[in-house]
Amino acid sequence: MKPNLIAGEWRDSTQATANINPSDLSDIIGEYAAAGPQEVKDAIAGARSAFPAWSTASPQVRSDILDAAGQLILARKAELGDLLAREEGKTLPEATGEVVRAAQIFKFFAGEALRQTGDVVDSVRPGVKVEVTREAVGVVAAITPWNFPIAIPAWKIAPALAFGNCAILKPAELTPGCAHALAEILVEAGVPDGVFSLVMGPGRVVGQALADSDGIDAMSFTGSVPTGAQVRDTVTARGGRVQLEMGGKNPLIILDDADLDLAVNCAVQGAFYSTGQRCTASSRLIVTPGIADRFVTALADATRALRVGDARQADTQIGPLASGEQMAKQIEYTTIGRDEGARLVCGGEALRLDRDGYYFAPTLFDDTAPAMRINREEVFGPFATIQRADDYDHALALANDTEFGLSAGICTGSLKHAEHFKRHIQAGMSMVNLPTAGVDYHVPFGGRKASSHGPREQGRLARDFYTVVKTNYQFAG
Ligand code: TXE
Repeated sequence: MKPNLIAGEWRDSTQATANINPSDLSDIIGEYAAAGPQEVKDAIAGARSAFPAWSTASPQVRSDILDAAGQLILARKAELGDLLAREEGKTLPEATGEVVRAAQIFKFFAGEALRQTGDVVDSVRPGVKVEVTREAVGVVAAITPWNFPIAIPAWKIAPALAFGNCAILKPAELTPGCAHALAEILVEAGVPDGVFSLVMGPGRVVGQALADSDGIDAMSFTGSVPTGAQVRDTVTARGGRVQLEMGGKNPLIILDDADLDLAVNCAVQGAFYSTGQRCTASSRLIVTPGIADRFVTALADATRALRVGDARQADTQIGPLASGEQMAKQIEYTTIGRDEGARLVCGGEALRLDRDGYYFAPTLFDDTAPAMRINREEVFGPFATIQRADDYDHALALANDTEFGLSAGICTGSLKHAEHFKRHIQAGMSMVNLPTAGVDYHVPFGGRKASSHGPREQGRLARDFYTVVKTNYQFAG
C-alpha cells in the first residue's frame, strides 16, 4: 500500500483505494491508503505547528526547495509521464508534457519566492512612513481533480509554499499515483515536516473534513460545479478564503475567412485531445455560413481518422476516458443529443478494442440549437457540437450564451473580428487562431461566470490568493 504523508510521517491506513488503468482494466497500478478524519486532523495540526518557522524562513530556503522539486520532477519525467498516462489515460506525449509543465511551475515559483516585494508609499501625513507588505495566509488545502493529476497539484502547492504557507493536498480518488510521487519528491527536495502533507481518499470524507476545519485558512479547489459550490459555501461560512476552478462549455468560432486547415486542427485539438477531459476543451463549435459545410465535412473526416487506443501505445492519438462514470456520461449525453433532435455526425459509441478499457469514439453533433442540454452542460469527454450562426455578431452572441466563461476561441483572418472578439467575449481566456485548450504556465489562468470564483491561479497573480496584505504605518519623526 502507498501511504499518506501526515506531518512528515508516511502513514498506512486500514482503508485503501485501488488505482486502475483505464486503458486496461485488468491492470491494477497499486493500492493507495485512504485517509480518514484523524489523518486530516493530524495533518492540520502538523501544518499549524510548522507554519511559524516556515512562513518566516528566508525566501532562499523556500526557493531552493521548490527549485529542487522542479529538478527532481524533470529527472523522473519519463517514469512519471508513464504513470500519469497509465492512471489517467491521456497519451504518453500529453502525459510527459504535463509532467514537464509541473516541473516548470515549481521552477517559476522558486523565482517568485525571491520576488516577493511590497510597496513603500508616501503618507498623506508628514513624518509618517507607509509600507504595504504581504504575508502568508496560513494553512492552505488543495483539492484537485483527476484530469491533470500532477499539473494542478503543482500549480496550487508551488505558490502556496513559495509564499510561506503550509499546504495539504487532497488528490482525486482516481489518480493518487502522481500526487503520491509528488509528495515523495517534495520530501526529497527538503520540505520540512508538516509543511506539506498528502491526504488521499474519498472527497466526501477527506475533502469535506478539510473544508469543515477551522484549521484550514484557505482552500483552493478544482473540480465540478456542484462540489465546488458546496466547498465554497462551507469554507466561506466559517470565514475561510476560497478559490474555485470549475467547468467550462468553451466556444470556438469559425468565421468564413478562417484558414480551413487551421480551423479543423484547432477544433480537433481543442475538442478531442486529452480525450476532451479538459476544462478548457472546445465543446461548442460555432460556424458561419460561408465555411460551415466545408468545415463540418473536413472536421468529420479528421475526427473519424483519429486513432483511439491504449494511452501508452505509440500510435494512439486519443486515450480512454478516465472512468466508468465518464463513459456512462458520454453515452447518456449521446442519447440526450439524439432525443433533442441534433444530428450525430460521427462517434457516439463505446469502442471494443483488444483490451478492456473505457474507449469512446470522438463524437460530433451537427444542427444543434443553443437551448439543447448538449450545448449547455459540460460533458467532459471527446464530445463536440456544431451550431450554425448567421454572421459574426450572431456567432459572438451564441458564444456568450452560456453560464460558463473559462476559455473561448475564434478562427479568422480578420484583424477587426479578432480584436472585437478579444474585447467582447465573456471568458477568462481568449484564443485567436489557437485551440481553446493549451495555456502557458507563467500567466494567469481562470474564468468568469460559473467557471471560477476568487482570484486567478498561476503566474504572478497567484500571490493574490496565497498572501494577505498588511499596511504598516510608522512615525518617522
Ligand atoms: O468531480 P468532483 P468528479 C467535472 C466533469 C466530471 C465531473 C465529475 O464534468 O465528469 O466533474 O468529476 C473532491 N468535499 N469535472 O467526480 O466530485 C474529489 O475527491 C470536498 C470538471 O471527479 O468535483 C476530488 O478530489 N471535496 C473539472 C475533487 O473534489 C470533495 C475537473 C473533484 O471531484 C467532495 C474535474 C466534498 N463533498 C471534474 N466531493 C474541470 N472542468 O476541470 C468530492 N470532492
